[in-house]
Amino acid sequence: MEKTLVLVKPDGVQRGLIGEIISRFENRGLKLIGLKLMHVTEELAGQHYNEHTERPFFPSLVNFITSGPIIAMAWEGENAIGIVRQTMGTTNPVEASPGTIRGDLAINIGRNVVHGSDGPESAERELNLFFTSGEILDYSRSTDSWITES
Ligand code: IDP
Ligand code: MG
Repeated sequence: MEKTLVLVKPDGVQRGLIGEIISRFENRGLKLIGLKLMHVTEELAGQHYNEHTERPFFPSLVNFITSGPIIAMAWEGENAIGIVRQTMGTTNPVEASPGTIRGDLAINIGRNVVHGSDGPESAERELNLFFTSGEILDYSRSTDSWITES
């Protein structure tokens, strides 16, 4: 089963959207397998966003992601990476479809409330940045066969 990293960014925590965002993924059928409330250090921010180091918005992005506590989550499920990206909506909330997290809860690209890994390599890399292997749980739910035909 695919695993992916989701962050509720500092704006989502400050705005009281943690439960709302968790519910979107829970309701979709994904399984929560890791969860923590934490501050992102500048070092971790640089590693997490290393693909963006040359972009003009990089300093403000690091400033933002380190500005207050975040929620880091690991979610598992069939096609979890793509399902999370689709549930989040496009990077710029102005273009995000209604019904997505960003389309319903945000209006600005620099305050888009949530992060989700964009592919299998980044999911593995980012999960390893935020979680130790012991913090990712392996368990089954009685509802699993009602969510995924196997
Ligand atoms: P993603 O979060 O949808 O994967 P990325 O392109 O990986 O989008 O960008 C990472 C984050 O950097 C975005 O979520 C957004 O907060 C911020 N960002 C991306 N592009 C811009 C921009 O043009 N201006 C300001 N912030 C941006
Ligand atoms: Mg990205």
